Parts: sequence; structure tokens; C-alpha cells
Amino acid sequence: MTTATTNPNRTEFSNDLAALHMKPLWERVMRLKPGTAAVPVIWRWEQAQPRLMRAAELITTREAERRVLMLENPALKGTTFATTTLYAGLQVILPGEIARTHRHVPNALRFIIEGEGAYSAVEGERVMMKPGDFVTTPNWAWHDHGNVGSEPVVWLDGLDLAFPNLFGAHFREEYPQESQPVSHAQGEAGARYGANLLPADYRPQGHASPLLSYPYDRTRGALERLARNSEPHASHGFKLRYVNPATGGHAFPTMAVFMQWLPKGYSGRPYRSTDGAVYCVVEGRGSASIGEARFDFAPHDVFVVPSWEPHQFRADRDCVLFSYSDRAAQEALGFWREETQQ
Ligand code: GTQ
Repeated sequence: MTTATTNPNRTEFSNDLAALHMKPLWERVMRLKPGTAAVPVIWRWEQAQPRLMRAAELITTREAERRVLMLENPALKGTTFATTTLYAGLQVILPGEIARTHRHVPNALRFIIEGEGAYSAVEGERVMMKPGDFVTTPNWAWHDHGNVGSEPVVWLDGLDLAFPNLFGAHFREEYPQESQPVSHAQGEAGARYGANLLPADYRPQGHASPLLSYPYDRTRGALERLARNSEPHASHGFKLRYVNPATGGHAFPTMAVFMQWLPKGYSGRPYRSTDGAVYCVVEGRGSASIGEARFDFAPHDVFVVPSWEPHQFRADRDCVLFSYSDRAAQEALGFWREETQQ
């Protein structure tokens, strides 16, 4: 390597090239190996929760449009992202508030953390949200949120912002009114797409799942039954993938979304994969060792497992973990890899 830069003719050549915005490949210092600059990080609920309530005192949803505390990876300062490809934010909405209607190219997911009585309206259908529910906002769908209940509601926002940003394809639009008119009955998407049935002549229109809501009671019930009657995976415990019922693929073209159950006493084998992930603890306590970091986790904590970082889980009691990652995009592009360690 040094010979390339200590040879005066080559140095002169490099300087000559630089003026023309060219560079010799043999002088490249950029690392070419798996993994990203993102680091493991945890945002603890006991610290986030009071600050969400403080945000609710300081600014209204009318002023903020979305009252969100973004979870920015400390190694990715200035990006607003939790991993190199994924955004994560905690959103709070108070009784009576509305987060006005807009649409954008990025796909969004909501994972409900605390409180009942809020809805997310997507293309004219109001989806009521309960803790543990996973709710989709497909690319370019009009969406607004409202709280018609009597308590604050908090959820985790996950967006695939880095993808449209990377491609220069990030458009957004404001709707003329604060709330969009209700044009579909509550539960209509569930009836069309969520009963292991599809409309007879249905052809998938978008790339994201048209099933707007994946309620927690069904997800939890499935995992609990599996945990009672079958053997866990060596690294993942019992892990299920949310499916786009119209295609059998991931819930989003970019983001893969999962829920997993770690039975009490479970100790997983170290594992790594090229998808970076954001986790949200739903139930239970345990620990996650991620690279050099070890996090003891509790309900509603959010943590990041960066790409290709070896990680393993331990469960002090039955644990339920929600997660989303960029695995869908990586699979679509043929990049995704995994490795289980002994
Ligand atoms: O609720 O539509 O955290 O557009 C960031 C951007 C939430 C939303 C975020 C958004 C939203």
C-alpha cells in the first residue's frame, strides 16, 4: 500500500487525478467488509417516558405536526437514523389531539407501546391501536392520527427513510384538511385481507401489506401456542415474521417485521446477520449481548442490533420482542446473509 504513495511519480499522478475528481482504486482506504458504522444502543423506557410527557407539555401536535422524539444512533449523528437504513421515533398523542394528514414516499410502521383510544387513519380507514399492535402506513398512503380516548398514547414509528433519500425519490404532500374523511368502515382492511382470504379478483397494488393492522392478541396467541408445543430456535427462540397476505412476502418491500418469544430461562446462541434491526421489548425482562455491549432490558425499551454484530439473548422470564430490520430490502437485492456461531 505504502509503495503506491511513496513513489513520487504516483503521488504526482494522484494529485493530477484529484483535480479531475478521479482517484486510483489502489489507494482506496475505505473498509470493504460487512457491518456498518451503527453501534448497539438502548433507549430505556424509564428515561423516554417522562420526556415524552414533557414534550407533550412543551408543544402541541398542531405546532409539531408529529410530536416525536427521534432515536438517533450515537455513531450516526446528524442522520436522525437508528441504523444506517432505518429511522425510529417515539410518538405521543394526547386525548383530543390530531396529527394532521400527509403522505410521503417512505413506508412507515407503528408499534403501539402504551395507551388506548388512538387511531391511525390510512387512506380513509381508521385503525384503532392497542398496545402490542403493529400498524402499517404503506408508501404514499394519506395518513393522520387522532386520540379519541382519555389517556396519552405512545407508539414507536419505524420508517424506511434512508431508501428514498438514497435514491433521490423522497416526495411528500400535505392534505388540504387536518383529518381525511372516513371512507371505509373500521375493520374493512382486516375483513378483506386478514382472514386468510382475499377479494376474489385481487391483484396486489402497492408493495406494502394492505392489511393495516396486526393485532397483538393474535400474534401473542400464536407465539404462546408455539412456545408451549414446540422447540425454540437456538438463537431466536420462537420468531415469527409478519406477512403481506397478498404476496406471502414481507410486510414492506424494505422492512421485515418480526415478533419473537423467548421462554423464561432461555439462553440463545450467538448469531449475526447483515440486516440491522430495531427492537422494542413488549413483555418480560432479560438481556441482549450485542458485540461488546450488554443491555439488560425491560418492557418498552428500544434497542439496536447493528448489521453483522454478533448478538445473543437471555430471558429472565417469558419475553416478547418486536423488531424490524432492513432484511426485506436486502433479500430483494440478493445481499442478505446470516451466521450462527457455536
Ligand atoms: O406519523 O407520519 O416519526 O411522517 C416521522 C415522520 C412519524 C408520521 C415520524 C412521519 C411520521
